[in-house]
Amino acid sequence: PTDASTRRGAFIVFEGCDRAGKSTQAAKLVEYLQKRHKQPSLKSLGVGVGETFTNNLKESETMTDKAKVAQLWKFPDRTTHIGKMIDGYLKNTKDLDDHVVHLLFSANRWECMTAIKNILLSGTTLVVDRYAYSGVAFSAAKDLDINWCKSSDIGLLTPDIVFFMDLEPEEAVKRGGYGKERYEKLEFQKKARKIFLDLKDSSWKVLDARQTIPELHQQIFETAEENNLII
Ligand code: 2DT
Ligand code: MG
Repeated sequence: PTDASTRRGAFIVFEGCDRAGKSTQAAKLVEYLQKRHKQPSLKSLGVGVGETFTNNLKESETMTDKAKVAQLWKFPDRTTHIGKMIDGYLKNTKDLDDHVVHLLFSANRWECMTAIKNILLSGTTLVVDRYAYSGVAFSAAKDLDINWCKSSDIGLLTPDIVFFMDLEPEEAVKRGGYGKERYEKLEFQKKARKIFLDLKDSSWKVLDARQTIPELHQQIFETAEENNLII
């Protein structure tokens, strides 16, 4: 069955180094999915006339409907207890052992797994900005054993597709440069990118992130359509 009421949502992940355009493209994809989804017409809702009244109603219907169609998530989720520890670490206000912080990033995904599973099963598509590939690439760039890094994420839900936004860190720097967070340094990003590319599997679509925002967006939604991820 492929109708929206019985089909599970797609699990779409964006990965890449800092300033590659992941957040921009993830947000644009969610917006695209929400817009192209057919809204119930006012007639079918049995709403009468009256310009202001109908407009308000349409707006609130659209709000709930939108979140039902697709949602944007991101990792790390800095809002949880674990996420707050990660945030302190990234902002350099807290030092943690490399192994500990790796496990915190992983635990930050695990604590969301039940919610993610339920959202997907309810038919909602999830677009997620960074996932376990970032977990491995950034920790292994600190010379932790790569298999050890992978092990804590074993058993997490597997994405249907991973859009890897590939950009040379030298190019990323030119885009207004990095911020002040712990990993936002050229040499470290170069190391992470190398490891990322070694992690590439059959679910990956590697995109040349030097392209314009509209060019990338088109490639992304077309690829999602070709892979039957859009209803
Ligand atoms: P943002 O700039 O996207 O907020 O990420 N990272 C991320 C890890 O080291 N391990 C992980 O598991 C994840 C999801 C990448 C903040 C930094 O955190 C890194 C950049
Ligand atoms: Mg960042």
